Amino acid sequence: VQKKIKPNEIPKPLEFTILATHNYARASIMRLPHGEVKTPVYMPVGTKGAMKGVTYQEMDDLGCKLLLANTYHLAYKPGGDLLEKVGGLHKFVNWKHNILTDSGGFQMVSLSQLSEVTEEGVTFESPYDKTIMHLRPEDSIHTQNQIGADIIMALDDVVRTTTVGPRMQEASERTTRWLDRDIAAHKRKHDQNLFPIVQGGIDPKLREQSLNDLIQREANGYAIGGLAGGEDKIDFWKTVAQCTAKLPINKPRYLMGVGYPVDVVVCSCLGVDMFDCVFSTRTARFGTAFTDYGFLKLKNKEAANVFEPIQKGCQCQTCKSYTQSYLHYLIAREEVACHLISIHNLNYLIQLMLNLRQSIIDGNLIEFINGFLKKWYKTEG
Ligand code: PRF
Ligand code: ZN
Repeated sequence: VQKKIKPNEIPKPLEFTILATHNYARASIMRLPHGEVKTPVYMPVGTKGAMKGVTYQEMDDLGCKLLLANTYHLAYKPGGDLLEKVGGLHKFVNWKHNILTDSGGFQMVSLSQLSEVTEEGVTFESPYDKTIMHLRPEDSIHTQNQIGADIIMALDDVVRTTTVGPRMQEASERTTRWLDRDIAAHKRKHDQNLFPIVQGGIDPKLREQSLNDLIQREANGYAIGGLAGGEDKIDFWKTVAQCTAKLPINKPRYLMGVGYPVDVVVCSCLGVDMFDCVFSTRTARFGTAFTDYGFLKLKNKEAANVFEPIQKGCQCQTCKSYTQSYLHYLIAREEVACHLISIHNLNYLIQLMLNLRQSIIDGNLIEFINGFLKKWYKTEG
């Protein structure tokens, strides 16, 4: 006889266990429908259901457990209906670990020439073929239910971070009104986590209001949006700190669009658990590699005479196999150079997070941060 499950016994699709802390910083395990994720975590971005120049098999080999994809792009092609028919994005792209989908909100900024926002929703004109897409909160959530990611994002009204005055206030308050429509439209609460997104730009009063409104809605996790958009560093840090100080301690916090190595280290110390950014793979495509000593421009002619890997001791396939000299030669000639540098940059960020996390667990975060900053800014002895 099958035991009937009462509604309050249905397990949550997210369990967040904090293993160790240092001031605001936390080392945790986030259990999602497709397995465990160690946080703080960097999530690589595969906007269209594929990484640029890296296969999912390689992402798996790098130890990645949570990938990001984008609702706007997937809704355009292959479309939510097709993804639902094949059993979701996990099946479609053969990825057995977790996926997070962004809602499409951010495309309002990046495609701002081609979009219009009203209380009802946002209308986009495709930059590819000029087709019109209406994305209301209900549409974004419906498509995200079809895609089937483990974490789905609220549709937010995103304006440029440096916007001030009534438009910023309207965007922030509308994001909350849309959140209620998102929650009402969400059909898979048992196996998909809907994360609200705190907005309010760099205005502490608007942030405070947004935080209060969103926390009341009791989500399984929260995102901090509207940053990394050209604001001063001090405003960026203050806003992140304001949000992490207020958000519930026992739930994951995701800082959207941040992936610069120094920023992920500093913001982890401020209590952020999740990051995403196209920066690592985008810079790789421009021939720049991450190292402990800052950025290495492999296009520079000096690299031609360096017969060592990008970073000594790096365990990635690129560093195990190739010299800077070869990569320098390859960049000018073959597409695969971008692939090889992308692998290194992704490995660098994934390992950076794991090392930072381990230092929280081992109780030596301060030493880790000192060591990291000294090397990054080359102020060592
Ligand atoms: N909202 C959404 N996605 C985002 C952001 C946001 O504010 C950012 C921050 N600039 C990056 N990606 N929905
Ligand atoms: Zn490497």
